[in-house]
Amino acid sequence: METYDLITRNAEEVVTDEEVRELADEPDGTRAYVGYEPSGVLHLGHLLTANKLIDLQDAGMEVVVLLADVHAYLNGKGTFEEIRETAEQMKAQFIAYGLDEDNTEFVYGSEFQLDEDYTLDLHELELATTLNRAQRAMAEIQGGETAKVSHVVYPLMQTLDIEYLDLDLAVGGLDQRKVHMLAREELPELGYDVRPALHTPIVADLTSGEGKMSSSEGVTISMEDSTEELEEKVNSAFCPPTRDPEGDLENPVLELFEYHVFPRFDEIVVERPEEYGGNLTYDDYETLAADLESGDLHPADAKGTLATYLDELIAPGREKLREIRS
Ligand code: IYR
Repeated sequence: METYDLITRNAEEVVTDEEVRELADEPDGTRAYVGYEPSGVLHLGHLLTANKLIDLQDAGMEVVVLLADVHAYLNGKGTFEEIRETAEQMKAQFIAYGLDEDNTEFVYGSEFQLDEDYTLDLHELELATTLNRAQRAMAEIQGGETAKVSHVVYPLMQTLDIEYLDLDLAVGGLDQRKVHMLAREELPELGYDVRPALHTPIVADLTSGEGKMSSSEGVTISMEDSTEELEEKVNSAFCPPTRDPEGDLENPVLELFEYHVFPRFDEIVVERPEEYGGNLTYDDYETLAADLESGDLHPADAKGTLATYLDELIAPGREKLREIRS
């Protein structure tokens, strides 16, 4: 696959395409990052951006994972000590999942976000940004509760991280896009360069195909799930055999194949008894989706296969988590 195609595959948005093409021309030595508020257990939302980081490593980029402990603190996720502990667990699961340990820099936010230069730049940004603008940038991340002052400081710090970690590319789910847009606007005001951003899609809720899959509401799949729990969740997922004519419902089963399974496996085998037509083999997502739509692939077989492959993906992280907890 061409470097540019690998860097941008499955991206929902690239800002700007031209800037990312430039990085794709000379990816060696360029630095890309995702930041995560530490939480003890990785779920599919984390793994979707991790898949992109693996693509970027394969494309020759250096990858930085920010364990955003100060951000988690500002977002009310616990005491500093609790957050640090979950961050260590998170790091272990990312490596078990397949991030290249020798080519991933894990950085705690608190390692540089409490420095004097950073703090003074932060205050300059506070002075330059309206409350309204910062709140809008934060709305999708914070998810509804009354804004505290911490919630408007948060996106400004996320903006500065891009400069202070010396990055060439910011990666995140689509829910991070307003922060990245704020960063593109504000960094030049402080005399810093604008950096491109790449956003991964948000997978629909597993049971309804509406809204977004979320760990706080509804069902998500995580490294805590046993094989049986995972099968149960996938089997009760919404999986209409034909596309929604109105177009506003997604098929989460297909989305999981597209964003989680195909990027990590060269070939997908759907095992079926001879009497039902025998095994089916797919090496690309489009063919599988077309077969589901035409009826050549039954939703129950698609779900069974999805559960098997997802289980294989989370097994090493699940094992790691058990080890840490025992
Ligand atoms: N806002 C992210 C966490 C985060 C991401 C980056 I990129 C940062 O520089 C800092 C924090 C979240 O929603 O998890």
